[in-house]
Amino acid sequence: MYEKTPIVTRYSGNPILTKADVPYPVATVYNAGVVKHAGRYVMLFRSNLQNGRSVIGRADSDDGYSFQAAPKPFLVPSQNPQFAEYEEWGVEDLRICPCEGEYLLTYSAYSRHGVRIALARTKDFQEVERVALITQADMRNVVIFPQKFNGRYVRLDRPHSEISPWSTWISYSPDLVHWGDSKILIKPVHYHWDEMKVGPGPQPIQTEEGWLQIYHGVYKTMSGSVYRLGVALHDLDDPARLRGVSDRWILEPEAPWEINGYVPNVVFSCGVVPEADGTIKLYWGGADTVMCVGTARIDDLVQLCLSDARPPL
Ligand code: M1P
Repeated sequence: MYEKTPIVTRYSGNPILTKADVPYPVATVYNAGVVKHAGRYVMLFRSNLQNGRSVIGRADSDDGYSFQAAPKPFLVPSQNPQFAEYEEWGVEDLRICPCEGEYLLTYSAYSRHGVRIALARTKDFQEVERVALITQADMRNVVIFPQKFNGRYVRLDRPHSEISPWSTWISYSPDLVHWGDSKILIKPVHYHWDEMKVGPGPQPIQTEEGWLQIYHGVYKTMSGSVYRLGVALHDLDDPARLRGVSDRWILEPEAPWEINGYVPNVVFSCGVVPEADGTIKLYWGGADTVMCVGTARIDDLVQLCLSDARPPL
């Protein structure tokens, strides 16, 4: 239980993408969704423009470590009246959810009305179709499971609340547009590393033992908040049933570019790629400023959820 071996091994070439690698003017590069598509890694990263508002950029890689950024942003606030009013202040923290032969893209849409989640879809990362705004304000951090359960799509989401600490919920939809039957799943634990808020990270990964979810937890200190990553395991047939939520975090800010930056002391993940050898490549934003990658064994993460669990609620 108290072994010192890190469960996530940082890549020695971190950070793997910074503002210096982006051919248009940006202040930051972070919180990217990542997927392996047609044998290549596609990264959709968030950047603050020099007015402080965010757009989504694209970078591609053959090996998952060395990325080449595209000359123009991939997704910017929409001009379409259905979306424009709610994306006016920027688009952020995109997750890529492979589902039924296409990719569902969920991202935060910011406006004077608050933050909502928008859903877009693509098959090839060339043509992108916006589908709908799938939450009201205020909601961030939505990921959709890669398959339907009993004929319904399932997502994890994270509403904001003044009454209860910000928690992870589950919701269902027959058509990806209308969502409901929402239920709370994981709550911050008092006087614990995630006591201030929790939120879903990248798309859940299917394992023999269940769906592995990587999430972020936040702890408030006298000198600001610390963002760390943890893991939870959901039942394979019923993701509303949790098999275990690890008591320990799996990654915390340690590298200089995770401790210092646009927002200090943050590791925040929107992207993971499961590999054929039983490992994952885990991608995270460091201090809301740069992109980093590390590897972990799926079995180790699953065992952590099962062997050293804390109560989910
Ligand atoms: O600055 C740290 C993170 O803060 C927010 O995360 P959360 O939604 O969990 O509060 C987001 O703005 C995120 O992008 C950012 O990395």
